Amino acid sequence: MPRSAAMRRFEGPDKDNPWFAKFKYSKITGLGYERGVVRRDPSAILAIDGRYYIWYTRAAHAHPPVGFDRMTKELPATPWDLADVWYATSADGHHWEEQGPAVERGPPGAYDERGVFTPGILAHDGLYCLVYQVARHPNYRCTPESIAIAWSDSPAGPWTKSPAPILEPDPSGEVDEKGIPEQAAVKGAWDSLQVHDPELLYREGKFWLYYKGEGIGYHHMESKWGVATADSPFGPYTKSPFNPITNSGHEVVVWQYDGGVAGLVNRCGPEKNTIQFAPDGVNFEIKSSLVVPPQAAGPLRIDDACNTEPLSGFSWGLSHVIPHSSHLTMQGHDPLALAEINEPWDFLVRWEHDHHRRTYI
Ligand code: AAL
Repeated sequence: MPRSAAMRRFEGPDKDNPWFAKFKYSKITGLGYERGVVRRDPSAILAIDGRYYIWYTRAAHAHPPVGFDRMTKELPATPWDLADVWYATSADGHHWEEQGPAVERGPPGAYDERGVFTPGILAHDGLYCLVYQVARHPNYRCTPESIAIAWSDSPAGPWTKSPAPILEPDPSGEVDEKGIPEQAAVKGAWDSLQVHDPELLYREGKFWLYYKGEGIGYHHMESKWGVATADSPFGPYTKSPFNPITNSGHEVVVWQYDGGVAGLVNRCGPEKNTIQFAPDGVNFEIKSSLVVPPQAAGPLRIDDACNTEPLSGFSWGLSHVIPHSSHLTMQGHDPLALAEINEPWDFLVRWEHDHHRRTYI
């Protein structure tokens, strides 16, 4: 009997594909929905001395975000504006205790005056490294955003901040006089506007800083990922000549497997909602496609020795839920602008694999 290409795949590489996953979500205590408080963009989770640790963006706003046109020194433009990096711990991954700030915004004039947010964490050789986005004041839609690092010998801090950012946007491109990055006077490189969502991995004797780039002259949902490497976690970092290393993807989610790097490529681009794998950390190929993947997922990090299955490093974690659309509305892209959705307090939930359902149904 002749067999179609699709059935050959189905009975071949897609049969019991260990990269496929379905997810289920549950409420957590301590970091769930709270009026007036934004919690989002969690880091990976570290298990230290019998407790789980997580870092995330936290902003307590007296007023919901007002958009880039109306923001002030005190009024946030977006849910992640005027935010700090906080941390929480848990014994079981369901009940979390918010511990307080880990890294806070800098003083007036500092490179991180307006915000420190969207952290990634790496524990290496007794040192904890927090990498995160930083924003200067005033932080308009067209203001460059960079990545900085803070380090400590304890997950509870205190943290020492780098004297300057460790990764900057590409210097190419020019925004137009209205400051709208999409309408550039001169189009820049794919990461010429902002570098975001840092995740730090240690592999092959080097520090690999994965990040998301947005470019001058690109729609902000045309984001892609890049990587920069360094001999020390503090830099100097050299961007890979292969960048961008994905053609899709928003918040960066990466984990190590079999000597390579796997990633959840989410939300943006033609390859959104896929899991991809790069044996060399750079050349990613699609391994599976997903339905309703976790947003900005922070997975539990495991030891390399436990890294036996493709998804061992992506087994459960926290992710964020955005119960509104105002940050899209502000940029005029969302038809839901017409709906009355006005509860802009992003919060964290737990995700894990749904083993009770057959993957393909
Ligand atoms: C996210 C991340 C970055 C962006 C904003 C907050 O989910 O991609 O952190 O700046 O949205």
